[in-house]
Amino acid sequence: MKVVILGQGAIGSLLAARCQWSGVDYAVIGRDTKLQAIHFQSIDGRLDTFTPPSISQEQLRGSELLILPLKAYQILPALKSLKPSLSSQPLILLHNGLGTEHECRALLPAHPVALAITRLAALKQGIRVQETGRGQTDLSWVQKPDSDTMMQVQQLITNLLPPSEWHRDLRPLQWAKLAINAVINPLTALHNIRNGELASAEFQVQIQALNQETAKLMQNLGIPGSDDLNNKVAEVINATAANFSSMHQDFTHGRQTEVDYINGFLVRSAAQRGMSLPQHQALWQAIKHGRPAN
Ligand code: KPL
Repeated sequence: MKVVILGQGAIGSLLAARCQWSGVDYAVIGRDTKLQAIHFQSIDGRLDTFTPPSISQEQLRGSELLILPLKAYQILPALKSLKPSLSSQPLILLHNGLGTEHECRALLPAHPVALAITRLAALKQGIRVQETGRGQTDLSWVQKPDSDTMMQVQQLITNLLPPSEWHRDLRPLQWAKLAINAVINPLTALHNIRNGELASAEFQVQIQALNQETAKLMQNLGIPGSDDLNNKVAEVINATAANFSSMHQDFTHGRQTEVDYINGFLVRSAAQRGMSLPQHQALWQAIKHGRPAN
């Protein structure tokens, strides 16, 4: 199965390394036709420097699976640009936040698409990419391909990204991750701190208020798992204590963040139900306007 990875971001590079090491037939579509070499270090210390095989957008037609490990806000522009070159190869959208499923279905209503969330983590600094976290990848088909293709894609992901699990309904896991990202990501960015520093007493009132707003919306939407958000958020703060969150990295480097698809998504979803989430609204605006906390 010919796999194409879009982009050379941190997770895209990690996927390229997995393909490279496991002999999967793959190629990367980068910004330039000549790709950057990747100097990759896995979490267990394996080092490799390699230049992934590259293809142009026009050569995408011959591929059998396209993985988009992008930022949420990059998905729609990427799909618009790739649309003329797509055949029937399934797409896997892999990112933080929610909201791209709707955008993708509006643009490509009949195209096979799966959504994925992952606990894999990587840090990219120049050509250096370091795997910083390992964990499960969870996926679900939004629109299924034919059953042979579906089996092949699922088998490939099982081999490439263990442990992984395909779900009938990804929403409870997506919302659990959204709830976690909606606390850790903006707070670490605004306060310029590592994830672990959110365990200190000064943040607990605000974290609980944010979780309460998310829980209220989840209950209104009938999404299970809203009862123990405080514990889920605390667990991830501890498990990723040494990390700088992805939003911290984007915010401190002056790059666009995923806040529109995290706190912004929560506020917009709440507004559609006649609800307001003032705590999330405040974080959304502070990140959008680049206002660090004092
Ligand atoms: O997903 C993350 C992110 O940084 O985007 C967490 C879980 C917060 C880990 O840093």
